[in-house]
Amino acid sequence: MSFNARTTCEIQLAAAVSAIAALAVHASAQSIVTGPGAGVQPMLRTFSSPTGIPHLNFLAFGAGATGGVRVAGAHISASLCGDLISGTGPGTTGMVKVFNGSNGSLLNSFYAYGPSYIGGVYVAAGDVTGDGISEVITGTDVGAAPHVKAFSAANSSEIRSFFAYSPGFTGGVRVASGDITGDGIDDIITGCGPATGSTPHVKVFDGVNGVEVRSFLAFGSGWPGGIFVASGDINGDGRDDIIVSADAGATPAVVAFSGVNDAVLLNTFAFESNFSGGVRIAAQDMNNDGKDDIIAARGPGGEPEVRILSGAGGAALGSFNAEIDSFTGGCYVGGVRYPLNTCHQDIAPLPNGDSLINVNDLLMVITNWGPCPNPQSCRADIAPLSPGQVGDDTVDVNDLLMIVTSWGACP
Ligand SMILES: [Ca+2]
Ligand SMILES: [Ca+2]
Ligand SMILES: [Ca+2]
Ligand SMILES: [Ca+2]
Repeated sequence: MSFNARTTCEIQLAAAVSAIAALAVHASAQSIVTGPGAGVQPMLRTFSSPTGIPHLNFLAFGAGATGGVRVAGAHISASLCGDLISGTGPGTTGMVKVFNGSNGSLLNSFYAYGPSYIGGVYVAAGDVTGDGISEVITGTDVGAAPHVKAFSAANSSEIRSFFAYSPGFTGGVRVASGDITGDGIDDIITGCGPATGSTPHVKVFDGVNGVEVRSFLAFGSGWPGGIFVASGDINGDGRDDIIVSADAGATPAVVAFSGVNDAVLLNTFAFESNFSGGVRIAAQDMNNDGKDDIIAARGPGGEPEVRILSGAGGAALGSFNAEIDSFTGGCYVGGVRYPLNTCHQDIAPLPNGDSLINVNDLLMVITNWGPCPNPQSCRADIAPLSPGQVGDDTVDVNDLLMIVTSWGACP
């Protein structure tokens, strides 16, 4: 009898443990990084959910650099958190800065095209060397030859350098990165900016050697207004796909093409059909279903809205304004991938901790003491853990005890 009782207890315990493990997986925070379009201070911001829970905000460049901030999520530092890459818009020295994604500290900065280039820099992040660390990928803006480069994020050494299109094309080259060829190494994806005679020409260059491996028109060849590109595995087949959006002057079209064979996986509007300010895009799995979702931001002419569209069918998963509502200059977006954090007690810094349970986590419990007003502060509500639920909507002595008894490194 006692043996049976213990067995039942063990079964219940095992069920509780697996329920907690499942919750921990869902508690992992993918994140969105945004930068404003031209006209305001170059404030870089991060948000930790499809509904826009704010995390970091800081000036990516000097306050006078008001040409916009192009952004990307990366994986560079040893911390659990993703990192952030930013590039200046036109009108100021074309600079790239790399920041730690957990606290915004500067990791590196360099001129992608020399100190005399003031044409704006598009940025992406991808691991083109296969060492698990993102490189910084850059593309020139309107007025310059379509020069794509990849740099070491740590020491700025140039790793790839090529023209994505004819050197005489000066509409700018927008960049993205994902493993399209399926060899485990990220490749470089490019799209044409707007220019007389421009086409919605997408190319993919092998990350290993910069050789062109894919070339197609995303929309009708008569569209000269420019496209943006992004990459992620939106259908969950293990291969990154190519996502393309229309720049200003068209409907807010977003089309996703299979990385395997260029087949159209998704064809939708990111915003209402009469919005013609252009759509800037990124990809990240924001709802943790194993399929990357499309992060779309309005170009100029509307509220500074970011929308998340499910990679699995295009349904809206959430939206928020990245800047104050009255700012109509548009935004740029990036997705930041955070490795799964299976350690509930590791709550600081937001959004996903640092794999250490220490005084910072303790302070977060103390400063959020009391009933939970919103999900962000309730990251501190971790006890009691019962199957199907984390916390009890109150930050109290039980949460404090759970931090103290788990002190140290996350298992
Ligand atoms: Ca690398
Ligand atoms: Ca590849
Ligand atoms: Ca795919
Ligand atoms: Ca998803």
